[in-house]
Amino acid sequence: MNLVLSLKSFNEPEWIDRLQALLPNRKIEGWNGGVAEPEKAEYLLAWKPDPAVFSALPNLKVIFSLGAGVDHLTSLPELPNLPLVRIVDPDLTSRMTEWVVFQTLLHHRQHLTYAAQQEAGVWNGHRQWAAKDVRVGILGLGELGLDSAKALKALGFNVAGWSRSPKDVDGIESFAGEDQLEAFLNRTDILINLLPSTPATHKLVNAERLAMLSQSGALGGPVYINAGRGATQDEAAIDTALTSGQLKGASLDVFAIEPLADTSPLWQQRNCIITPHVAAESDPQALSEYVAQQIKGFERGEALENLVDLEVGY
Ligand code: NDP
Ligand code: OXD
Repeated sequence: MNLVLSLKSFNEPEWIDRLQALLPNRKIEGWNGGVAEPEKAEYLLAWKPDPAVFSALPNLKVIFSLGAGVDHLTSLPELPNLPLVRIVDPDLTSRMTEWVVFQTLLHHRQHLTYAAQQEAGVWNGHRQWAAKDVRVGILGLGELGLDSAKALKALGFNVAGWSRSPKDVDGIESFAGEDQLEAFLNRTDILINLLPSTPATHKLVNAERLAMLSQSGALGGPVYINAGRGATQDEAAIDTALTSGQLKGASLDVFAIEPLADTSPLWQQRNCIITPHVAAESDPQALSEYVAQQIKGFERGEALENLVDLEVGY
């Protein structure tokens, strides 16, 4: 019943202390190329783990991803076929919705234009369109996409979502599957990507799909926003579309390779806002409690929550 942590770029000792306080009768250890009693380790908490950890722990029962996304695990050929639990946390969801709403409003209210004008000392108002005339389209209507959709709907935007399975959400138009992707993009002025990275979503937002976005909307050109995963987009195509004006603006929190290379032309795009994968972090205490509760529930015979479907990869 021991818990092992393999957490790249997290402060592991702090996580061990927090989890130890919540699970006082277990041995909790950080993976450091090995652990004292590998055969007693039943749980693994992982973020971009050392792939060697899996074969070294022969009695693992459950793997926890210390993130909502699990591509850092599903991309590893060494990942065993065990229950994989991901983070679903109201605090993380609200933080993502804050970022999405903020970026949407920033483009909607022409902030980049006014910031440039301020720098030049220019006082010049521009016509402002209404939120109801702006068609927002959200790729991925899961835990995060749905919450953002509802918040944007509450602000008056005309919101639709695209997912693998159709959704029935009051006031939000649902598109589903490859067959309805083009129609969804055709009606979209602000495209928000909250998709997981899976084989099916790899470079889904490419030149062809960007060209399907509406060019006749209230903003005068489409805007692309991504806080899902960088692997779901073609960055060169985004850069080309920003340069040509096919895209009016972008906000990118995630990239295929992070940190974004100094040489990426996206840094130079005036209408592209870049944030360093910070759209939604979460409260470490809340996440520790989530993991501890799941372990305790599992041992009482309760079902694990928020299990990943390893077949589809999210
Ligand atoms: P969910 O699993 O709850 O939602 C995923 C959504 O994507 C679902 O609606 C799903 O459809 C849809 N989807 C998946 N594959 C396809 C496909 N091939 N075609 C169409 N739709 C598809 O995930 P979350 O909302 O919790 O998180 C989404 C992603 O956000 C995470 O995977 C992670 O990569 C990213 N993330 C980024 C953070 C950041 O700070 N930038 C922080 C946290 C998460 P369906 O509903 O039909 O299953
Ligand atoms: C996550 C992330 O997946 O922070 O939770 O990207």
